[in-house]
Amino acid sequence: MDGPGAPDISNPHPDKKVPALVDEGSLITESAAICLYLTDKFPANGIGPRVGDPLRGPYLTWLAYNAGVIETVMHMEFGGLMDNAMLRRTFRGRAEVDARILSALNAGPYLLGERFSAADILIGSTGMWMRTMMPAGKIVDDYLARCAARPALARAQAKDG
Ligand SMILES: N[C@@H](CCC(=O)N[C@@H](CS)C(=O)NCC(=O)O)C(=O)O
Repeated sequence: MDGPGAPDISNPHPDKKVPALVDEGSLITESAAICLYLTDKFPANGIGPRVGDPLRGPYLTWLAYNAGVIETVMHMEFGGLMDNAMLRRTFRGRAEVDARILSALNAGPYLLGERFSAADILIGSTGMWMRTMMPAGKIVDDYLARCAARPALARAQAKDG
């Protein structure tokens, strides 16, 4: 959108959504794919476990779980579809999503344990944007505060502004 609500014709996203990244002539959409693309391209930044790292599997799991399940369950909740038997059978529900997140953050301090990753940027940013989209309680409050306090976030926000 361009502000007044009309699709921005300069937006390369096929559905005129955000985010969309164009790099070296390639268009990358879907936030999970963009996270993986960037962390693979810039491994020195250390926020995406590489192939061979034992945390690579959990990292990919969080990116895909966010795209495939967390986003879907949130839309089911917003759309009043939590009682739909077929959707619940496939995606489970808010209790299962919250339990999975809390199980990781109980060990914490980040989704992959000691190591901050782009999965925290993806999932933490949802909670920073709308607190109710993550489990209630101090564990997540503290997690979001840790994510929000990162100097890299302030640098990114300054560029965005
Ligand atoms: N699954 C997509 C979701 C993209 C999406 O729905 N973006 C929203 C903002 S969070 C958007 O652009 N909404 C404006 C619209 O639908 O026109 C992703 O992870 O990138």
